[in-house]
Amino acid sequence: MLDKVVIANRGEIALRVLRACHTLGIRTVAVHSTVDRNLKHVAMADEAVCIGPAPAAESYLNIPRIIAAAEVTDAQAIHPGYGFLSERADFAEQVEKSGFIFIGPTAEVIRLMGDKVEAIKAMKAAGVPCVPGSDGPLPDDPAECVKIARRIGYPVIIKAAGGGGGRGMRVVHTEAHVANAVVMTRQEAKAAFGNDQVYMEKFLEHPRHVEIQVLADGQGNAIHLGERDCSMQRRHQKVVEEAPAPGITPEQRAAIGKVCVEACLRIGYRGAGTFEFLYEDGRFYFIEMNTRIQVEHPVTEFITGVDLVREQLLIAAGEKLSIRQSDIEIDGHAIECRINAEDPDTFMPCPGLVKLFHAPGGPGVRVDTHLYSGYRIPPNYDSMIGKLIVHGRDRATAIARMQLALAEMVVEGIKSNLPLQQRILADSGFQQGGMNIHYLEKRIAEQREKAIGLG
Ligand code: MV4
Repeated sequence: MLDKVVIANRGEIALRVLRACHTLGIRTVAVHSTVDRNLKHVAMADEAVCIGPAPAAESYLNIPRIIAAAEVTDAQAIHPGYGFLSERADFAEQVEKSGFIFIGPTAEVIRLMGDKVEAIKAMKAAGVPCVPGSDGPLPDDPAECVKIARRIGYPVIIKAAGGGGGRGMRVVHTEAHVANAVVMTRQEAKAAFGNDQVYMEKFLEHPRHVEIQVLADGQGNAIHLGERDCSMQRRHQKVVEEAPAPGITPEQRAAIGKVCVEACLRIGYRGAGTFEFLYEDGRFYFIEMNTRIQVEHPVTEFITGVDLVREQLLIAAGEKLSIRQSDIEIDGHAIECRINAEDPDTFMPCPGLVKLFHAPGGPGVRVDTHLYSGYRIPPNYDSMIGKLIVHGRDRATAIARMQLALAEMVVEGIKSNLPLQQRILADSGFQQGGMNIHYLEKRIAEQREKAIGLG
């Protein structure tokens, strides 16, 4: 077993990783920036190392300093959490070359999935259903691009191979706009990702975002843990996630899950991973794979009873998966609300002093947060301050529990999106379930118009 792990992250996920380490008797090293000395997990860690000033580029993204922290504390492994360095193949490579274990897949697999053109190629070869598209990078010749678009059928979407998560995309509805959209997306991609490769897909107009969680040990064993629905989003930021996805049958789950497991074995996947699909008219279309633990992993933990971060640590320690596919049963329904320090109407970040914090509780309620009364939220990082996750025997029970838990939660001193989450949980479309990726933005726009109309 590992005996000491560096947690190369901050906030709630750093605390989540620390708890999983301590569950396994693994000692922890917190690395933090100067403004993060007061983080809850820093107080709880066995050791703490300040790795630089507030800007992430000089601390949480500073590879040499994080590896130096592992060296001076004599740690064996580094857990990257999500965001920051979690999907940087060069980081995984340097960690391994320095003699430490990177808690995640191999650098090679991270690199493969970071190139969306190569990722789709690999997935298609492994039998994963993909969106009809260019099956490779687009050529420079505009006439050729038009031919490809015509074959796919309009509307089409141009995406950057180096993009992902909604960055570097353009929708094209007619032939006249193809050439320009390709040039523009290419230029932006070159500037943003240092890679000017772009590709084309059929643009699905009203899909849901449904993703499959997997675990693989890199020793020939892989399982899936069902799906999550992450369609409730605004500007590519997920707001509410749930598992299982409303309306997905056990047969559909087993079929798409099996495809993902086989793909994991084919590409030599190791660790926790997520296959992102668009789901439209009863069919799944692969778009990207995430090679990290995700923010919304707790909804999967609730419905399967599996501690995903503990499994990441066991896999990194070289153990074979101890869970078989037949051990995985979907129990009830789980919902997660992301709690952000932001204005619930304008979405502007609202850092500052948390004068009072009270966590909700009760059966089936989980709060993943680093917040405490008296904590000052620095302005330098993401505005997510925690996650409220509930579990119930069915979706209606989970919704009722979430409504009570949201009402019970107290965050004073700063603005939070708790009022927005209350409105979402009370919304008839959300309560019906199965809304598409555009639903939340439409509802927010409608509400804004109403507010102006009344003013
Ligand atoms: C798409 C799509 C429609 N058709 N691809 C946005 C994030 C990135 N991961 C992929 N994205 C999309 N790809 C095709 N062929 C619509 C989106 C999309 C989206 C996807 C998931 C969740 C939220 C979204 C919001 C807007 C657009």
